[in-house]
Amino acid sequence: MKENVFLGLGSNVGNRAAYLKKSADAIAGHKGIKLIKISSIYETEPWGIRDQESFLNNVLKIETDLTPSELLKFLKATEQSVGRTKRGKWLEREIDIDILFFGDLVYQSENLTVPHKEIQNRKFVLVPMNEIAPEFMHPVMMKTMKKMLTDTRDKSKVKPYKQRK
Ligand code: PH2
Ligand code: MG
Ligand code: MG
Repeated sequence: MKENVFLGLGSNVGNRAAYLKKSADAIAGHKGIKLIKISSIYETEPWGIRDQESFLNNVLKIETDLTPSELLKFLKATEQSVGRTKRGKWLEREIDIDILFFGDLVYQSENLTVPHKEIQNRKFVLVPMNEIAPEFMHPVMMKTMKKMLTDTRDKSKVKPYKQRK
């Protein structure tokens, strides 16, 4: 079965825009994945550990017949091939690719929770989600992305990113 899956991409080290682009290309290049939509890129204040460089974030909508664990495995390999190096949790990263939603699936395993647990608290996810899928319903909170963006308590800055050349 084809599922509508949303992925969140983020980078705050090096050529951030290039890491996002390379990742989207690698994802779109997988035989079992079809890229449906890609949000614009936002420059976002670091959330959590705030004393680090600002992020670029975007969101992809894909269709896939991979299982959640197959997709996770592929995305982890993609982070590596695109150039992620190992640092602590929430510290700076060349590229982070997270599964936000996997259709309406509600699923938890040792290394994957879907929907992603922090969506309601993160404008850097809700703003791009609202751009490409405002009516998509969070299958646990039962609220659209539009409503979640209105309701979030996150006050951090998220602004459209203009590519400098
Ligand atoms: N990712 C984190 C922690 N904090 N902040 C922003 N702005 N963007 C991110 O992608 C991000 C973050 C952990 O994955
Ligand atoms: Mg993350
Ligand atoms: Mg991650």
